[in-house]
Amino acid sequence: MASKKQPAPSAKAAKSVDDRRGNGDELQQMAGGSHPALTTNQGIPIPDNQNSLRPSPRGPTLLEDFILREKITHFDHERIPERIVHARGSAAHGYFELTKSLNKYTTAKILTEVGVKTPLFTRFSTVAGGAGSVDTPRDVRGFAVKFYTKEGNWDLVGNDIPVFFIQDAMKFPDLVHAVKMEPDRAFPQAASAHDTFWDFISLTPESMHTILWAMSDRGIPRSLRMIEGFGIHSFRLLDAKGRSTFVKFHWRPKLGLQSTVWDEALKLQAADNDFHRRDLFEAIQRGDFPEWEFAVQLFTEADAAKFPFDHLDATKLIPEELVPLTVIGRMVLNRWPDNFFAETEQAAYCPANIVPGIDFSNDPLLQGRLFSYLDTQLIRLGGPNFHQLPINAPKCPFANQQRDGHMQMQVPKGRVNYEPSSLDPSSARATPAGFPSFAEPTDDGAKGRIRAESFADHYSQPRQFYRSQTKPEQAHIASALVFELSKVETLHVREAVVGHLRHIDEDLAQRVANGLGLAALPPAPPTAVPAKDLPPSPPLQIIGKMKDTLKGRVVGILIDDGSDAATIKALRKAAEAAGAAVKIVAPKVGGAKLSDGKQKSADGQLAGTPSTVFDAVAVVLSADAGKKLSKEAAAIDFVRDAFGHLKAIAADAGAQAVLKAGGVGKDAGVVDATDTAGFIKAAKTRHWAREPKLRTLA
Ligand code: HDE
Repeated sequence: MASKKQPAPSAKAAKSVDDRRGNGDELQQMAGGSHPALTTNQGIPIPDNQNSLRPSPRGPTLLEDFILREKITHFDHERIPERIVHARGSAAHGYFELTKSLNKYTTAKILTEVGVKTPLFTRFSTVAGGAGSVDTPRDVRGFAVKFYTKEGNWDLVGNDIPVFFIQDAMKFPDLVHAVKMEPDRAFPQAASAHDTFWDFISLTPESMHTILWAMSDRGIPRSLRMIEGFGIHSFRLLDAKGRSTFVKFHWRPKLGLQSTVWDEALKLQAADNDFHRRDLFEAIQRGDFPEWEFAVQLFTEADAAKFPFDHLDATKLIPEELVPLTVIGRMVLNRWPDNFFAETEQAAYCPANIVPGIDFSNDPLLQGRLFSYLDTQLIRLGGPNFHQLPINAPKCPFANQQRDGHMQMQVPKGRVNYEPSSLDPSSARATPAGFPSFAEPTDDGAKGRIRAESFADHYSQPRQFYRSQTKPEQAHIASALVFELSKVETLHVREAVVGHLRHIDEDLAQRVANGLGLAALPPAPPTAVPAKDLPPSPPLQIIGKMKDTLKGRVVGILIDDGSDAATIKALRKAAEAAGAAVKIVAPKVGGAKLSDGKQKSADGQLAGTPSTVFDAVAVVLSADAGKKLSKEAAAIDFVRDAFGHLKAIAADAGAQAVLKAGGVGKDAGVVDATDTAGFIKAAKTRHWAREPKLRTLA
């Protein structure tokens, strides 16, 4: 069709056949630029991407329209089953660089070749919610890394909490059924605060340690860039002689650990469903690449025999005081995926993917996982060839005699699809240098469905965890338990959980009982092993591990017409110099005319950009704007929430009216907007002392 001047076919009455067709050339021209021809999946050029095929202008659509049918069919199949757990996730590409060789312990190249950069793909996730659920529920976060090593893919599929709810894979489907939305009512989505979860927990004392971690501020991270990661299970390293050393893997964020406060996490669920995804995306786009240290805890069988717990039990961690961490490398995430579906959604992690020089331990949870992940990928990705998808394929050569199956993308040549064979000397064979398994002597116990006696102590480590926390963190754990159990309708479930808490710490149990309004402390259930007092371990805190830095944080500045240009400029300069990003918020996204007469555009409109999305805020207003915004709910909430979420607030004289309307008090975190140094100092932390004055904690 000859090109037309008019903008869109619908804009004028159809006169000729060509006009009726309206093939979209005009739209394409408006979009500008040269472009490849649009084709079907068979490569047939498409003449018209706006209208389906009809025998007459107002007639029925023809079944013959193979272009329409192909397009709709593909669309109908666009979704694949979401992950049964960890469905909601965000991922990025990056690299791992080894800084210290472990060649004394392992032959794995990735752990012995210092300075080599290994490409990787890391996916973070929540556990309970569906793929479209919010980013900030109280939940464990998945931390899955696929290293594309020279010796094949190594997947370290971990979490942001170093322990797990259950000891045996047999219980995983029950745990997940209990935490997901209840099957009759189909709610709550992405929330553990409901009866079935706590019913299961109250009957599963081994879950108590992970429960305390999940109820701590670790369950509500500020950013995926500010979480730790743990392989959880013990793995083995194997040297060239086949000797084994146990290892636990840790990721430690360069930006330090940081969490939100619960009220903030709740409000973020309304303000920005994608808060963590957006935060990761924006950080990578601005070149602020998230980075983690990679550390190991190494120990021998003889060391393990002396631990006051069984390291094969995934509900236990090894305190750093017992086995220190050695940093051996770093991970940098520096590239957002080009396509969410092709990469993040189709990424298939599997703890069974390991490389020579690393091996499994007998942790019964790990053993079950070794089966589960491949099995789930077969249904989720539709067949046995998902390893050929670009995101899953190893970046080293791979060859075998496996053939055919759904979506085979390789075209193997020749007659030989079996081994041994003599017909094709170049066909792949097993090699003595292949993956070695540790020649572990098997013990002579009798076969059976047995839980090891050494797994029986369910309360000592939760007690150690609780008693290692700072006062505000202890109050948060107690308050989180009160929040969650208050959503549980069944009284005996609430009481049973408090009964377990009594074994951990009487004061914690009492605080939760008070918060729930229980008339008396419920009885503690019988225990196989009474809790021991273990020495406190400060690295289990978050507050103690927060870094004194503004790096990677985001400062929001609220402005309006007449705001002082010099103050805004000075605040921005100081925040950026301290490593933060700065965003301007104004009642209108077009911005405001500042005191210097220049228009300053905004990054966000006030009504849609609450202070919950920032780490610290400044409010710079003329007297008139201050008066106006002191009657504006979004502005009042902006400062009230920043104060309530224990953030630093810088405000100038004009902003005082808004602060007053928001009930913002005076403390070390509320500073004058001209005191930029004071603001930066205050912004590097949360103001914990403020909290008891404005919120009743358990
Ligand atoms: Fe998983 N887990 N899991 N899990 N898990 C899955 O695999 C499973 C466990 C973890 O970003 C599934 O591909 C069993 C511990 C992460 O794609 C599934 C058991 C830890 C991810 C599965 C566990 C994890 C998963 C669902 C108990 C921390 C997301 C989709 C024996 C060390 C990976 C999938 C991603 C995903 C099974 C326990 C971490 C069903 C049976 C412990 C980070 O295979």
